[in-house]
Amino acid sequence: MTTIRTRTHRWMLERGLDTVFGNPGSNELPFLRDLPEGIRYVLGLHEGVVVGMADGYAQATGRPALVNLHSASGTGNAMGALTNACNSHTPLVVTAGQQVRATIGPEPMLANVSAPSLTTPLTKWAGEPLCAQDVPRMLDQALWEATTGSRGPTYVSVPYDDWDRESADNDDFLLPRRVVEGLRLPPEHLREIAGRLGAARRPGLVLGSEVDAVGANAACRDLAELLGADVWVAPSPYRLPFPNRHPLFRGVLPASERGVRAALDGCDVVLVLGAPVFRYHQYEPDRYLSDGTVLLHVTEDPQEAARAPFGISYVAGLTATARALVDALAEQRGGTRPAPAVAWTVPPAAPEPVDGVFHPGAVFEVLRGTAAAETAYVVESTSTNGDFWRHMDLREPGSYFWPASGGLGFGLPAAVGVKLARPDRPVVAVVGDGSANYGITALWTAAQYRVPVVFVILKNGTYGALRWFSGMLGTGEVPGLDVPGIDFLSIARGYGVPAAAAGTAEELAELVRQGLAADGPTLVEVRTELTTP
Ligand SMILES: Cc1ncc(C[n+]2csc(CCOP(=O)(O)OP(=O)(O)O)c2C)c(N)n1
Ligand SMILES: [Mg+2]
Repeated sequence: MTTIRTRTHRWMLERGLDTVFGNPGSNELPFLRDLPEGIRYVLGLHEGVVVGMADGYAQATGRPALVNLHSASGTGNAMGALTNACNSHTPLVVTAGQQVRATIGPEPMLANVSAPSLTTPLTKWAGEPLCAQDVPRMLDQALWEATTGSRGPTYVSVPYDDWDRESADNDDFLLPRRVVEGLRLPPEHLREIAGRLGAARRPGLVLGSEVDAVGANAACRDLAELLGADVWVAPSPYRLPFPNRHPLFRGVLPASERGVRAALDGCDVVLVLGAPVFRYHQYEPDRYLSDGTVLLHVTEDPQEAARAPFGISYVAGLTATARALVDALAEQRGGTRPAPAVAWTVPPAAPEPVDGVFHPGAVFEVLRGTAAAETAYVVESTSTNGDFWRHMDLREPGSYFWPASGGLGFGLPAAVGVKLARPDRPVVAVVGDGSANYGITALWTAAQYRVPVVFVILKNGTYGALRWFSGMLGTGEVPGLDVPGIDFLSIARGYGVPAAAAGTAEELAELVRQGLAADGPTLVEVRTELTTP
């Protein structure tokens, strides 16, 4: 007899789900029993960290990852991390162990009551099989739900007595199954977009994080260079869709109606690729666009298209559309293409550290000069983000990861996940002294699995971004904004991660160099001054 467990383990191997990020309880043990060779289990000590690691891993591989959580309580602990995965369209299949089928009705301890609704609306699909034989099929459904259309996390709750039951013969049909997606715009719509862009006096491109997530970077860059368009990154980016020192780069759009309108003012045609229109996060109401600006929008997410308050949205593959537009525009121009612009911008000089306290820009200047060009940065230092974009020189796809919903607790775990996914790339986590605490136990996983991430903690003693926000909102001094007295060196060592503090640019550079050359994680603590985002 082939058990549901064996079928599922084979299915995982066949589908490339060879890494399980989890934190177990009694309900999950029967699933974990006899995990075959070829499947590795990565233990996180808190479920927010488990999902954060899986999120970084899935984003950096571009492939779905499997998560295993403990019933309702483990799932509950993971909900903050799921807000990020949901916003970044990260394909995760999140599973949770359920109590024995026959006992769930009276709601015993560890029952996951109404499991499929627990993660709503953070998962794009959720289910609990009505019988044991449906477990493998439902997991496969969860995988395709996570990876097709608008991608995102899905959730499946499985009673733990299902795993030992006999699987159905018809499960033989499961492994050869495939879902193939092709999202190409019909030619008349491509002509319409290419016509408007080609005739534009001053075209603008707004590139979103999804450009990097689906690998449309090169196609979008070709499009920008062909048009000679100004390029912005859409507000609140969680990935880097365009090199930030490229001569056409105009910065990250401010996350407010007023800021976006002012930036796009003067463009007659704006094409948004791979972002919602728009994620306004600061309330500064204004007309969405100046008179004379037309906004076109290409997204792979039908819901993103549906909820946009203005513009003409096209639901289509980003790479295919950008490539097709490049071809159509090149043809319009008789096959000639201008030479790509070459004068990349030079980052500003940052002030020297004074008495061991760095301007955040000075930290980034050191990283820029020390870490290799293909380094992937996982950033969660909220008040210093403007400085990060100003001072870094990021050219490679997959260079930048940020918590997509703004939910803190992503930085440390996601960096571990990114490095597990991409051992070939250096990985540096840049994390604030407030943010680090939400995912601090990721240090333990990094130490135990020997994941060579360099964790740089920016220690300004406060929730800097909230200090700035309190100024914006005019709230005056409010409680709960400072985080003094945290010794990250002791904490890191306690979790098994070697740690040191840097007081000068030379010391920081040396510690980063050593960390990048090490075969395990390193934490570097840097005191920073409070700056505004
Ligand atoms: C889970 C969660 N809780 C609270 C917040 C609110 N929040 C936004 S920014 C911030 C401060 C983060 O401080 P730190 O990491 O030290 O960065 P700094 O702003 O000082 O650069 C907080 C608490 C949040 N975004 N997510
Ligand atoms: Mg801080």
